[in-house]
Amino acid sequence: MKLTMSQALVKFLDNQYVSFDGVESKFVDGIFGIFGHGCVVGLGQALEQGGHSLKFYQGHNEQGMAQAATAFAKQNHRRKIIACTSSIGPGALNMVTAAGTATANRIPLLLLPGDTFACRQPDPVLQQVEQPTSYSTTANDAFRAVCKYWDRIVRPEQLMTACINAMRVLTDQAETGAVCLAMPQDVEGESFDYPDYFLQKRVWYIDRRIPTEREIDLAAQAIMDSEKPILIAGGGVTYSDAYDTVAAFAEKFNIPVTETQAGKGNISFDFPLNFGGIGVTGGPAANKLAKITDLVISAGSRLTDFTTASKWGFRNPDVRMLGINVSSFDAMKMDAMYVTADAKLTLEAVAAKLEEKGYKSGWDPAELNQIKADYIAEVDRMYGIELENGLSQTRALGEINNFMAKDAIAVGSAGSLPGCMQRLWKSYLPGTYNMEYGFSCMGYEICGALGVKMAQPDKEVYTMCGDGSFLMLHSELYTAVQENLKINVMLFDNIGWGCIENLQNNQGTDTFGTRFCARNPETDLLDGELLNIDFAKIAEGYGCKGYRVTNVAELKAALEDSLKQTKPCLFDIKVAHKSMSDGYDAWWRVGVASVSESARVQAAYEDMVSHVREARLY
Ligand SMILES: Cc1ncc(C[n+]2csc(CCOP(=O)(O)OP(=O)(O)O)c2C)c(N)n1
Ligand SMILES: [Mg+2]
Repeated sequence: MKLTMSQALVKFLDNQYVSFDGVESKFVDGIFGIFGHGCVVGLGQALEQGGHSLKFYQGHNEQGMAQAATAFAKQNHRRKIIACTSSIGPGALNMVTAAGTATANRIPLLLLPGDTFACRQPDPVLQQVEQPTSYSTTANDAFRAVCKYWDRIVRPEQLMTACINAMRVLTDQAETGAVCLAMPQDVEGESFDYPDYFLQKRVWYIDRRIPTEREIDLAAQAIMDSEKPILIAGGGVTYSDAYDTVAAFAEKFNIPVTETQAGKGNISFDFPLNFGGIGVTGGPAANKLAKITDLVISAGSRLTDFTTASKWGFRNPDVRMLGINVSSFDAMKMDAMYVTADAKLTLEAVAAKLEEKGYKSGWDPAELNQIKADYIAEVDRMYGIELENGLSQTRALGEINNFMAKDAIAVGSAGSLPGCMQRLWKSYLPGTYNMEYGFSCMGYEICGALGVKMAQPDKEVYTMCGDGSFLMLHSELYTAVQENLKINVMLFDNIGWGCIENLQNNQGTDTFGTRFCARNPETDLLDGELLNIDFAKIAEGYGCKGYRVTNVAELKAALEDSLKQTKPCLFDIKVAHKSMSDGYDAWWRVGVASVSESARVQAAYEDMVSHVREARLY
């Protein structure tokens, strides 16, 4: 079939399916795009001429649309994507941050940036960087460091191997992440006789990776030898649909469950053995158990510094690690005994062994009940805080949490809110907590809410967004208006980068460059008057419903009213400075100054050194 490279690409993408647990579904829902000379007459033409079922969505910032696509894929448990196309140069580079976000979070993201001419005749074209060191280096080479597969299609027939490899990586549970197929603009329009066998319907089987007998024995023995194991439920539990398996496993063997940001929501807050978030942004219960445990069973976790408290969180000198992960790279982390397999299948097989042996952990049920009761009391305390100087962030969060329907979805990414949420947020149903905390990319919040709403339009979606994140990127709020998708933006305005200010203060430095103040003519520093922003007015300008909230009564009224709205809503919630939650006996390593005239900085440095001495080295 004689087609342009772009027409063949559209046809190919439209014919890809995935099959998971016997359920077949279409893989590519549509294409987000921002057109420019690098793609409008190539891929743009192919999309415009029709004959396919890919929906075109108009993005308004390339990073924003690609992050919406990332949230869409995540909410679909990596089994459905929206591809993204951009022009060359700035349009393409705007997607690099999104590629990093998707790759860090192990989410499939297909990027189709335009590229400079393969033939080079008109060079240098508008937006061509030009590298004197290599003519074949273009802006799109910047994607290489943040993609799991990268290709440039300099001849139309190369599309075939490029597409097959793109799909291989996008649907590989262990290898998935961002994929970049750079499309030189002349090649987009060049044609080739593509064979039918390339364009026919293709099903990619997402098979569950089966643990070997040896691995099952190893894991069962490790648990048999453990008196006080804990389980960390990571994102892998989500993607393996292993919620019930984890809960049954915990219950059968009396094993406490803790959660990472990617794994939160899988197990109900009400489940007695759910001890909540673990690590730097973890809560008091999980962090207490982490200190005592002699076996950490990590199921589908990347074991980031936030989860392990920079490898300081597990204080038992005899603690051992057991990794269960489809990716051997992740399974082996922290020198763990490891099983390279699907979380659900592994836990089921190990459970059968443990049952045979009549295993039950040595955790005292009464002690566990007390730890859980104390944890619930702490959440209630934080959610009930009354302040003299304004609305507390944790109080506002509590009101929202308690108001939201159990099947409504909470979204977040950066700032102090993810910390408050992993520590305090009560989720009850799988798929109701969509946190991007692999990159913690400011600006993801609104894009993420849009992507989640596109995945599940019948659910209420609430995104928790800092004022700093809103200022960084909210272009896709307009896309939500355009698509008539109601998202609720819960904007917590503390007039600055609150969590970073806390970090600098906690490490001995006075507030510097982290609050949103005017330049002070007297000091020539950014320590002038605090600059208030009417965020509700900004949202109203986009066609959203805006609410101004300074107290609990206004928040409650706004939440009630928002249920009647059909357009996106923005809650401009003015919260008191430093009213977010603090850590619960965890540690986060940062690069504190080793030399300073400040006694407080010196003390912070000494504290860092002593923690490093106590932490595991790798
Ligand atoms: C793109 C990006 N740039 C910088 C950072 C570093 N950073 C992390 S949180 C933060 C401040 C967030 O401020 P805000 O959204 O107002 O949340 P708050 O901490 O005040 O709750 C910064 C600058 C980041 N995570 N992402
Ligand atoms: Mg802020």
